[in-house]
Amino acid sequence: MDIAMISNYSSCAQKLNVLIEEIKKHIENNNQLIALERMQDNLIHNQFVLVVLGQFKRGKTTLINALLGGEILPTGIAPMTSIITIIKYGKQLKIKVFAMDWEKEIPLQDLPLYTTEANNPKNEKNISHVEVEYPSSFLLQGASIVDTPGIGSIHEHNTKLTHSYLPNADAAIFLISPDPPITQIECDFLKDIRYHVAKIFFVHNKIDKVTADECEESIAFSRTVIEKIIGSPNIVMYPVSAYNALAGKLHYDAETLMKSNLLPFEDQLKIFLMTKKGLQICNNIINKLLTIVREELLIAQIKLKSFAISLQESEEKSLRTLNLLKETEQQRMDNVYLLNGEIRQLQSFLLRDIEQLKQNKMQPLLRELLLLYDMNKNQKSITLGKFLENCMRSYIEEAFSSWIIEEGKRLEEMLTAILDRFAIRMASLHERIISLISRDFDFSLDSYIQKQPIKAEINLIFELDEIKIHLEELTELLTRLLPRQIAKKLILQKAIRQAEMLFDKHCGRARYAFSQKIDQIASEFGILQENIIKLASERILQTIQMITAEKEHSTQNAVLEEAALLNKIERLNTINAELVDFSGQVAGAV
Ligand SMILES: Nc1nc2c(ncn2[C@@H]2O[C@H](COP(=O)(O)OP(=O)(O)O)[C@@H](O)[C@H]2O)c(=O)[nH]1
Ligand SMILES: [Mg+2]
Repeated sequence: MDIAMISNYSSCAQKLNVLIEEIKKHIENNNQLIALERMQDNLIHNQFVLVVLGQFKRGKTTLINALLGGEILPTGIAPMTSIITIIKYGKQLKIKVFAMDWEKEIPLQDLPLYTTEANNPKNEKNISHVEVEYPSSFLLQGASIVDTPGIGSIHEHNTKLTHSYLPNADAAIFLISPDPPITQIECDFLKDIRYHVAKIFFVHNKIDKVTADECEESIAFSRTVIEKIIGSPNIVMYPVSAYNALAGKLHYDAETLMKSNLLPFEDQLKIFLMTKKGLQICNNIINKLLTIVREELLIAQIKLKSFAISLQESEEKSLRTLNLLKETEQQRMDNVYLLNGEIRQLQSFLLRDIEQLKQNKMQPLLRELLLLYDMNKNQKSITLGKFLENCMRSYIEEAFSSWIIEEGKRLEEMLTAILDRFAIRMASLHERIISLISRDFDFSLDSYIQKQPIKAEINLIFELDEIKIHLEELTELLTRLLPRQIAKKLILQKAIRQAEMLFDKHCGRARYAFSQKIDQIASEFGILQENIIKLASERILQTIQMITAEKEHSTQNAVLEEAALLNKIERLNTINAELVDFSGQVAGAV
């Protein structure tokens, strides 16, 4: 198999599916069979969800049509898309509408009846979503594209619907265009989605509508704004004309397609889809398969070797195995203990970072409030109150939003290293069990330590509470009752107290959210790794004890079983070699 063959998810998944079918034929253990079936399920369903986001009329649907290479979804001047539309690979065009209590297949020309605001205002037909299957090579990579109703149109329910879909997204395309450049609504939306989506592609659409200079200006402006929101410099922005790209593809007009500038974007998107997610999934599955195959090989070898030994020898081996497994059980617990210790330390780093955030940001916030107060104290109380409130809101929002991203990355890195160390310790323990038992039974099984790339993904969804200090009510009351200067001083005092309280509250919430996430990831990962060893140990012991019991009652049907076992071992050895080979290639391509 060459690298080109495995460079996309679907061919990789297909190949794995065949291997799993083959492995299933040789597996007796029910747990393993269930695990294998789950993997097959995963391969089919583990679609990468690419969501297209942006304000209405930026050209989201046109861009999707351009990527698919066909005029599939309805586009238009008025807000057109009012329903979540999921587009997946299928051998032929097929459209299915899902409502709360019914679903049906419809012809393409009927699609607008359900998905457009004009034909289905406020989603009065109660459609939950539409699924489109389409034979586009783009979708063959294992991704599904999701068209969303644009945010910020007069149809508020559209914005809500788009929001509700965000947690499903693996990556997003965020569309803006020069007519007009990025708006406040889009900025607010972006602030929100960067918590939900790990990877965002920024596309600057409709470049055909402006001159090159205007285009550059608009991109420069949007880039500055976005970089500030995202909190990282040098974001990549893809200038395209979705309209020309679609026209170019539809009419096989290479020049127009070239001018549309879609291809560089499409290439990057494909590379991302192929490598980052698809091959990662395959890689994880290959590693799990290797564990299963090797365990099965171990059990088969133990059985085979047991034919040649006496009952006394069998009893001795049984006892030795029991002792070995007891000893490794202790080591397994030590490893878990070490993991928990490291996680506690990570939690204390989190506390330290939060304290630091408070130290760095709280004082400047209070200073800024005082400064603003001084500059505006001659204003009316109500205006002064509003000023202070706005200042506090944007300060806290800014301080937290960039900190959350940075802290998330920092914690992710440390957690990844911790889990990595734990996984290596557990893998060597597993390896040690296998090598000692195979030595005792006098057969060899190639050493294999899982080199699974581990990545702890914290992806914290953290929304800031509404930051409001309700100075208005206060100011009205105060201005009626108190001399103006005193009232203003009181407003300042209240603003300062509120600022401290709000900052503290957000620190508490951030700490809780991060801390929960770390514990959850570590515990899920720990249980997974523990189970590999626990289950393997149980099976080994059961097999050896069963063999001893069979010997005692001389019920072994040696001749028949020996031939079957030899055959099984040969097949499993071949699969094992194939998996090791496959693993190397996928790891090289990831
Ligand atoms: N000139 C130009 N018009 C575009 C482009 N992309 C989309 N449009 C037009 O913008 C309008 C809105 O497009 P649509 O895809 O429905 O936007 P959506 O609401 O974001 O899905 C339609 O009239 C499109 O033809 C483009 O690249 N250039
Ligand atoms: Mg649309």
